[in-house]
Amino acid sequence: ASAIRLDDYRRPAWTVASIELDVDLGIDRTEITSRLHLRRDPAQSLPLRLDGENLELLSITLDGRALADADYRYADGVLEVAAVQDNSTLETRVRVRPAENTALEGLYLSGSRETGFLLTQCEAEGFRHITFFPDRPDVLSRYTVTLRAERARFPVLLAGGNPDGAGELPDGRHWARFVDPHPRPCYLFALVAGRLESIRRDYLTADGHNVLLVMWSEANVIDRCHYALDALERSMRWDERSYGRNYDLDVFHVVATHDFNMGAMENKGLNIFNAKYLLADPDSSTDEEYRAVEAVVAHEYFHNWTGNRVTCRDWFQLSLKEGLTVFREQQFSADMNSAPLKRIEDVSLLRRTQFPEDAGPLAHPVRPAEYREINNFYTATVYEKGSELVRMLAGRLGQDGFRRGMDLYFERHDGHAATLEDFLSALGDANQIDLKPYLAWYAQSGTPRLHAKGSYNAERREYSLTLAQLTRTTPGQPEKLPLPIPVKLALFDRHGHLLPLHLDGQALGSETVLVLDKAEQRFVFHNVPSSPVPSLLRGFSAPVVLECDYTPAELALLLAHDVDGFNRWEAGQQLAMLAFDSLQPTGDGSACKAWCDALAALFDNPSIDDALLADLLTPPGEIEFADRQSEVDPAQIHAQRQHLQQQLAQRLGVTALIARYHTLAAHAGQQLDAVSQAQRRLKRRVLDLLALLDAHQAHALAARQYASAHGMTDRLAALGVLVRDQAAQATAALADFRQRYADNPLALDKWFGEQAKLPGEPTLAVVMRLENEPAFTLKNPNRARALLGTFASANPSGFHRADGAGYRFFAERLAQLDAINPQIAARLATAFNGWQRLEPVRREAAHAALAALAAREDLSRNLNEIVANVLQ
Ligand code: BAL
Ligand code: ZN
Repeated sequence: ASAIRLDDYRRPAWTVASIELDVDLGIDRTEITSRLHLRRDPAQSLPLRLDGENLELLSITLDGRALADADYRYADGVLEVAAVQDNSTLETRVRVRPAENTALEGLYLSGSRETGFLLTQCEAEGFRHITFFPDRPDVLSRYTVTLRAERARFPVLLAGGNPDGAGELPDGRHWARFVDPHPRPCYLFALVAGRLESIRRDYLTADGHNVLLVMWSEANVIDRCHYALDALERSMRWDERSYGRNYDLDVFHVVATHDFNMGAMENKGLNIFNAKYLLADPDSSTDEEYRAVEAVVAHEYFHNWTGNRVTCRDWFQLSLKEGLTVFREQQFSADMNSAPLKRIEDVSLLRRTQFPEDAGPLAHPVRPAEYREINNFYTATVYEKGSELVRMLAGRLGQDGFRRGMDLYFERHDGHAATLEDFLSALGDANQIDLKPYLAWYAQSGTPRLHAKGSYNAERREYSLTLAQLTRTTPGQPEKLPLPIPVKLALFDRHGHLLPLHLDGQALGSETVLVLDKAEQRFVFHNVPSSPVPSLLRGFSAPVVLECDYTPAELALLLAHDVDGFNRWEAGQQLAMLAFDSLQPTGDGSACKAWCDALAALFDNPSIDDALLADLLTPPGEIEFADRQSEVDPAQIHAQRQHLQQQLAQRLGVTALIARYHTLAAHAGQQLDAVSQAQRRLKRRVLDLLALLDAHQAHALAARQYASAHGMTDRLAALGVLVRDQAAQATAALADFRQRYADNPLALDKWFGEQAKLPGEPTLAVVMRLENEPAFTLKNPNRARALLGTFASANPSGFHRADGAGYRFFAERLAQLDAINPQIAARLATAFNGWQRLEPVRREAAHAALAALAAREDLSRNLNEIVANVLQ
């Protein structure tokens, strides 16, 4: 397939003012009749072309007249109709086969033929698998959808919009109609039909509108939807308070499915969720999963304004809705939970997923310039880096200014499809600030390196800070421009006290933001009484890699004293990096000692929050260590990181670790309050460290914790230690878990996932054994991700075997999966990203496996694009 380019954008030649869809539902065959009321752009004279994939065309009429074969042509995914006039109505009737749809795009069956239900997924281009339509986000139409089905098999019929009647039909069939008063793009279309249960609640919006909120799921899990319903209500209130945005339909339906490619989908009035991000109960969900449910419920709800009311002109603008909505979701989660912990979590995710993407062959700008398969661009760059860009803009404008800008954005673009330029203009115009320089962030890929160097002149009492930026070349972008980089900073004296800042004759308090917008700039602070330690990039004020020659003592000082919770953690992470280096044969171990000493002091500090302490005690992950190396040996990194943690465990000591474990265990319960969650987080970390020091005791404690756990967080933490260490107690715990959750697919995913995390050479055999479990199937995306995704993307030392067997196995599975579900195969294939930086033996083996995969002629466009890009 040829590339689609941003520069080639043209307004649609034809739009659809309104669409009436009549859907006769059946598992094997569903028939869809669509009536499109067409509008022609008078400035263009192109024939009517509609997208349609795998549609069996049963009939076609134009303004009530059946078309002859010569009047239309359907080939290669396009229906072209001749002689259509402005204001015409085109009616088509097509047949699709939901039960055969394993790609989970368009209309498909979730679950078994006997008990499952029908549902749709249209973003990005699924609607063309349901009916003929100009399948692009800048065609906004009014929808009237009528569903018909056998009542006994499909008692519940749902579509987006407001209910507009329902009734009986002959032969035990029934119908239901939905009308959406808001024009919307077709990627937001959705329907659901089947046997589902619900819980519901009335909600009164701040502007006085009554809304019925309904959560739907299969009967056996409906009791696990209460937390999500609460989270939905919290999200709605938050958006009213924070952005003045109210909900705009009479109903808001949310449906859970176990068969879903994405995390969830924001269809207008009918959100559909991967059950993983909707169901929650203490027995089967960890604390992290509770937070994820809350965040994803909020994310999809927030899309109602950022995405649905204001949508994207084209898919290149995807981050306009995704980056912005992730940012809003992060703000919400920070408000509902702990802001510094949330920031740590978000930055960790960015570094684990987006930085490697930006540093390898798959690097692309937040607004890509071209793509072949849009589904491959739902990436960490578009989402997470996109959110960081919005955060920089919000920081530049301040809270009130950002709100003013968002108000203007909604005012200008409500009901329309917008661009990133529109967004920046609205934010800027509302504040009389030119934000255009920030567009460069959207166009340029790669993570900028921010180099900082300070020097102190005691005589002049001046501290001068030189900041420089450099972005390495990325595929297709040999030249890089300097970007505007906001650097929030504070200065500490050597006793850990904040210093007042004086710059250019101005007193700035104890914190300020410098904007570096050239390749290099020097900033001179006056009246600085002593040589300071700078706390840079506070709160992670820009998505860059900071390079600063801190000494271990300086980092230890920030770790002990920084009042910015994020930067305190960050100092610990940087110190851990130095500690790691100091344990290399050429190192003297002094940075490791500084890291251990600093953490030992914090370990004994009763004023520090348990959750923050748990994060402080966790060094950067293997992927982050690998990111700093030019030639990567994942097995060696794993061993060295273990060694680093062992040093920390030794410094803390068995006695202290066990004592802390027991103190924390005394509070065991399943409460969800922040203190209880923090205790569980720290307990898990303490147990992990103890296992590095005294495996025997740690395993005994873990086995006891497993048996007596009150909830999934403790149970899974215990199982994780036992499985990772291949402890004697692991077999019994795994068998118990398997049996306990035999009917709970989400919990079983964890059972697969924990085993796929086993480090080192033995993992592959374990994964191959688990594939033969009756519960394993490539057809279920969550299950495939749990076993194969965890193995290849979350377990570097397991996947990257020196003999290449991990690569060959995985490539084979990708080809099999591709025949079932190309979107998931392509997503999992990104695990090969970064192979070029592996040490030579692994590099050769990875290349061979990838080349063999690329040579296959039967690959989908999705997988083909990823493999071709990753190979380059
Ligand atoms: N729009 C796709 C799923 C999400 O980001 O909400
Ligand atoms: Zn989204």
